[in-house]
Amino acid sequence: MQKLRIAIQKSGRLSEKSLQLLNDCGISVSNGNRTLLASGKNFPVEILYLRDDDIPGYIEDGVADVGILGENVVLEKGNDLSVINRLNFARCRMSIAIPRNEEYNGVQYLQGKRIATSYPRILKNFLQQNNIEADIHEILGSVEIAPSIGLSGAIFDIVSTGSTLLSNGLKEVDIVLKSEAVLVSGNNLNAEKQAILDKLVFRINAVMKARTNRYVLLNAPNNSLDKIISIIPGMKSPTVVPLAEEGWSAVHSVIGEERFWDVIDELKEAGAQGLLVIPIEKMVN
Ligand code: PRT
Ligand code: ZN
Repeated sequence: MQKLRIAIQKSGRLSEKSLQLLNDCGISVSNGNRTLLASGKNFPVEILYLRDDDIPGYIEDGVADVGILGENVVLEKGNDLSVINRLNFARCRMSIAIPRNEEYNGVQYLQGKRIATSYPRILKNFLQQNNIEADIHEILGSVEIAPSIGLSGAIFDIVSTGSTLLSNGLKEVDIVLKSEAVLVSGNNLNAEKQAILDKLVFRINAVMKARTNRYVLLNAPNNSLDKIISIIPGMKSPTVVPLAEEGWSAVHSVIGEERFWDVIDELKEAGAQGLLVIPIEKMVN
């Protein structure tokens, strides 16, 4: 029987969360000490541990079938990859930064400047779209020191908290794109591998949905039920069960993370009491 080969980052910002995701999908990886290739238990996959920059090439060469990596690397290096799922971790921005004491008057600022980056392709596209001619200077690490040593007038790099820019006397002036970890695949999977990938994606969706929702249980007087049900409609509709005390019911439903605290406030206002909020492990529609 064939196995789907999944490439993940060997060590770095993506590694732990990639392994955690596979684990949450019921795939435990047998070889914990990260030799190059490990076999998945309970699911027909093999895990290939690589540098993130090498993952696109391995998939395009057919050595790996799918991979987990930052969208920034997909855009820079993945010519022939399809994004299957966005994974909601390793979020960052790719931005233009300039010395803090300079004034930025929009992208025209970059006209004729030298810009240091490890992402020349993404930067080139951005400059072209904005009709800017600039000199792209590719460097592999520590891009943020380029302006202070006189190597460039601006940089284009990954930003997360912004503290690296700050401590190098730079400021973020233009966000070119936002990135997060994604599951990508090559475009030539055979039917057997495609069927395994479909199963994996089904599980990933269930895990992702569960991570962004909470199960809520509450008690409410029957005369406030209509209002409460309109606030938390749930997956289909909420479960309502009578309490032993006359005139009261318990309501069970699901709340999305993005409006969580607002919804809790609305529920309390509508008369809900004894709220319990519980994490969900998997969510399948
Ligand atoms: O060894 P390998 O090549 O596999 O790893 P790597 O060193 O190339 O990558 P790694 O582990 O640093 O990052 C992997 C992926 O994580 C990136 O491709 C991004 O998709 C994502 N990611 C999320 C980040 C950051 N956040 C981030 N902050 N990648 C890098 N950074 C760097 C950034 O360049 C800056 O220099 O972290 C520094 C600190 O950022 P601030 O803004 O928080 O100070
Ligand atoms: Zn890398």
